[in-house]
Amino acid sequence: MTIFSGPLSMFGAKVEMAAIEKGIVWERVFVPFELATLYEPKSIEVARVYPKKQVPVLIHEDLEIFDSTQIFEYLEDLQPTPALWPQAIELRAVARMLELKSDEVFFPKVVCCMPGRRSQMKDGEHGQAVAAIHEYFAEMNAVLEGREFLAGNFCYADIAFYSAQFFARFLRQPPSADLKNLERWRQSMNQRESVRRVMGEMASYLTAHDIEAEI
Ligand SMILES: N[C@@H](CCC(=O)N[C@@H](CS)C(=O)NCC(=O)O)C(=O)O
Repeated sequence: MTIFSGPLSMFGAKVEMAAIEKGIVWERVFVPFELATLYEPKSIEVARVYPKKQVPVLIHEDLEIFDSTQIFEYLEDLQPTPALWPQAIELRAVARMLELKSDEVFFPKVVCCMPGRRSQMKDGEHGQAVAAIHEYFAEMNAVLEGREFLAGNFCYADIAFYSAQFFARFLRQPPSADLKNLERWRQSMNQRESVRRVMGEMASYLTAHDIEAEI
């Protein structure tokens, strides 16, 4: 099984962490990526599989699929244990919603803090994005009240949010120190081998490019 990703791919990191949690054997191919040019030139293999030319892409024998959530659903079917969606259907729906919110509501605000983005934004847009990031942190802190993980047991929603919040942190938008549940959750996530391997490697990549980062 091959996962095509990039050294700073938030979405690729989700898939890699899930594969490690499940004990799946996989190999990684990094597509061309530089901080200055980002994902240019596009990978020919990725462009062939995914018309939007984005990573992650997964190739497993004859199967070629894309999108971190779709790829994860395949991994969950392929290797059902440990399950990374809750068993109870309501909780499972909540977990799926939290994963979607992390990717589609929270992360786009984080992307607004990337260098170079600010000059492309309208007046006030950056400030609104920063406010939204911190509102989301407060919301997740409340979700974690009395809970070890976002949807009870550790699941893919935790993986998604860990990956996204790592970007907010190195882009100098860490959560406020009084969000204790969030910090307890992050420390607990940092104990996991999947997090240490995938996100630790991403932190090393950033450090090697003179950007302060740690898990
Ligand atoms: N919904 C997709 C988003 C994938 C995505 O945005 N990938 C980024 C890297 S993290 C990418 O390939 N960007 C390059 C581009 O859009 O040209 C997923 O969940 O996999």
